[in-house]
Amino acid sequence: MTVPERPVVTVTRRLPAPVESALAERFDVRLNRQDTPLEAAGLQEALATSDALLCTVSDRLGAEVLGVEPLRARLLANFGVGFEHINLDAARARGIAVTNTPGVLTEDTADLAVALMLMAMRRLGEGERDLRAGRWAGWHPMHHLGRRLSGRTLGIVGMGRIGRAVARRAVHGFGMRLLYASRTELPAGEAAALDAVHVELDRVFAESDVVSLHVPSSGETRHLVNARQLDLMPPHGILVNTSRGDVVDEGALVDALARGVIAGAGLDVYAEEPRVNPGLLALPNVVLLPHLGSATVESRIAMGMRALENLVAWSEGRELPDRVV
Ligand code: 8YV
Repeated sequence: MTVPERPVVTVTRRLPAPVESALAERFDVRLNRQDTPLEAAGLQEALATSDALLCTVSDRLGAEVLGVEPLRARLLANFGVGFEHINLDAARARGIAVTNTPGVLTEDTADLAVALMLMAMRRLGEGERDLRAGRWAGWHPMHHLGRRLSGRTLGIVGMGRIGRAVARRAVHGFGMRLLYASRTELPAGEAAALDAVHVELDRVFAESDVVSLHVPSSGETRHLVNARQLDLMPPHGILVNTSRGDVVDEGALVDALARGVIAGAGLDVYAEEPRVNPGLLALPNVVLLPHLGSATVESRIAMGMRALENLVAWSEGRELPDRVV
């Protein structure tokens, strides 16, 4: 594959200034200063006129978009770990490489999962809403009681980088007991250090006080959490999702929260972002965040730099550090 000396790179969204500057030093960059999401036509134009795209989760790169003629782009350097918005088969068929940015957003996403656990267990969102609405009449012993997080059982679904970072926080910070369901088991040393028990998915739901999801979106994980799993949970159970919205059957979750099958949920991701299921919006016992898992200055700069490393490797004909396709 021949790469021009100064490749044209379209950056689909506004990125932190240090990342944009570093990209501009190395490439002929087309920045999106207005930060207007590129729709299908804009993405096709970029694919037809640039050598590579630095894209994000907000770009729907399906088979039709990737089918553009003539095609010039040879690399999609995704800003983020999840790549379900890119049709990998279509990319492969068209000879477009795809990379992602693993590792650099692990700690921040794990922090956010713990924040959601605390918010849901202690009903912090409800408390803040009450205070702002003038509904706080003063301290009293029975006011706004939540549940303790420390010492509870945490069930982790998906023990990849982020799942493990959540596990470390839960065990070392909150003295939680750990159950997990995952395709791959933890190495013996790590499992022993965390006292983590590998179990079937159903057991995670049946025996955990809090279940936290850390699996990627795929055909296999779609609606992995459905009415059946939610029914297995204890009535004081909490579900936390910082992975992808379609891992949960949102209709079943709304129903379980409304009927008190589980006590609450903390969500950062939704099936049809940025649309949020109106049933969720109407419920007091669910904390709703707007996909903030990696939204720190530190992570967003590191993600941009990691995408840049992949672009540079590609432009120099080297092996791609984070090749997905
Ligand atoms: C990113 C994420 O903000 O990395 C991921 O998969 O979900 C987020 O942390 C988003 O994907 C940016 O493209």
